[in-house]
Amino acid sequence: MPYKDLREFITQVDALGALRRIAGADPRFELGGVTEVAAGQPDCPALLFDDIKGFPKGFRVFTNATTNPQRAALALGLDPMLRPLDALKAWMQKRQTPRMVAPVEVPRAAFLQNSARGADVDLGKFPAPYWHKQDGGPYIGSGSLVIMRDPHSGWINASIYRVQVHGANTVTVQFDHAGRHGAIIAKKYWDQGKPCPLAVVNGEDPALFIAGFEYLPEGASEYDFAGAIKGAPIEIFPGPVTGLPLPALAEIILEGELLPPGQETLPEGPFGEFTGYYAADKRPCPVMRVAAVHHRDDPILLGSPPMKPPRFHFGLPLRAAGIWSNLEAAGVTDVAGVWQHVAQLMTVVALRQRYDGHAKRAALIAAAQGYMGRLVVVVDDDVDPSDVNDVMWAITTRCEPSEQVDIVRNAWSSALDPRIPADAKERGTTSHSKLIIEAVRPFAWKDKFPPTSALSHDDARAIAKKWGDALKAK
Ligand SMILES: Cc1cc2nc3c(=O)[nH]c(=O)nc-3n(C[C@H](O)[C@H](O)[C@H](O)COP(=O)(O)O)c2cc1C
Ligand SMILES: [Mn+2]
Repeated sequence: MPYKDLREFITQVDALGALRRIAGADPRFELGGVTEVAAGQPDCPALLFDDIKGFPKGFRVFTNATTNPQRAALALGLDPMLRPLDALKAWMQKRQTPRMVAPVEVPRAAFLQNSARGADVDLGKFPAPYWHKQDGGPYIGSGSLVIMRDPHSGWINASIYRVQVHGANTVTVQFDHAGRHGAIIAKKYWDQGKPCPLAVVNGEDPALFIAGFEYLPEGASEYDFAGAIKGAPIEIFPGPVTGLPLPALAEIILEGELLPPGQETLPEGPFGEFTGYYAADKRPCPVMRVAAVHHRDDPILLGSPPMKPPRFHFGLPLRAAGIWSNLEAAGVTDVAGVWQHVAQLMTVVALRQRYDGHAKRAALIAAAQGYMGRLVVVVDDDVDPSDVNDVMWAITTRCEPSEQVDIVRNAWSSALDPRIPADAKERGTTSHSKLIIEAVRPFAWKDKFPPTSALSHDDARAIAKKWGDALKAK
């Protein structure tokens, strides 16, 4: 059964045995520390924090929601028992032709169980964590959805941008670059000298969390995409202040206005990034004045702090699914799988080579589409791209570096890249170079390549099925 909201998702995670309840943690660094340690464990459990130090019981924070393959599959509406690469393939196929489902308005909203307006707004009542030791402040939004309406077309955008708390009714919303849909829409209001109405949704349905991370075309709504993930519409209710459509079952919602930067900005960050580094010092950032805050009884904040790789927000590499379908759309045949490691900084394409140049063709497309990724590896289809040891075996046995390595310069990275020098960033350089490793048997003599002595994946699975019990510790 698909989950209805974050609470039902947590119940399903609990039923899988993957939930740990933590009492007494301090929102200053401890909650983030426990989250990071747990995310590094092999079972990578989801965490529900309650009795948070300094806050009333019931004001909870949920972390590591979708950080392993099983829970990512659950959130995507797939069988959580699928092998990770099979789950990613199923998702790739589902997202290739998503059946968009528009949201439906419902007569009441759970988030209106508690509301405060104007001078009664006090964001200090929510346990917004300081996630990492040198973070510049508490973040209520690390996995929160920012909702805006295009003033001309009415398009509703709902994406994830981080939200730092600066005061009782003041937060900042950080766009990584001017091409973010939220930044594009806000600018349209600002250009008319107006503030941009917006809502910040904290504790949303995991399908919205995933939709909010997807690269959708301008004009497409993440609400419809979340509906496609669930095969059911997202239930919405108009925000009392902004009139924006808001998820009726969300936990905590802020409504207000994003002020024109010419009027006011605040220094935002620093904030530990998904690369495992701080990218920049404090920077001026758009300010949201919060006019109203609504929350469910005993609200749950969905926290998704960036952490040092390999930890990542999603246990299935969702961007790899995008690259996989782009390869297919470009006519590259015989792709057996695409995966990303090191929190999307390394992409691996597995394919069955059919012609000379096939591997490089795939590699160049993957390199072009790899955000901030310095490393692209192509392997043959007997190598599991999701298994980093298998990939390293291919690199060290099938790749002759003097012949099968290329560097592509001035390629897509970002200001978050720790290896681009600060003075270069100041001059506007946010590109880097990408290393392509063709860890495949050279096409011209691939049939003469020494045969592998390893079990095929199919044989290994059959053996495990027949002999697995005999191999278990008694
Ligand atoms: C947990 C998490 C945090 C994110 N934080 C930010 C952020 O602070 N700023 C940003 O511009 N993008 C952030 N992103 C990436 C965007 O959500 C993502 O690129 C999305 O596609 C942008 O949506 P848009 O195309 O509607 O602008 C984050 C993603 C995740 C999963
Ligand atoms: Mn968008």
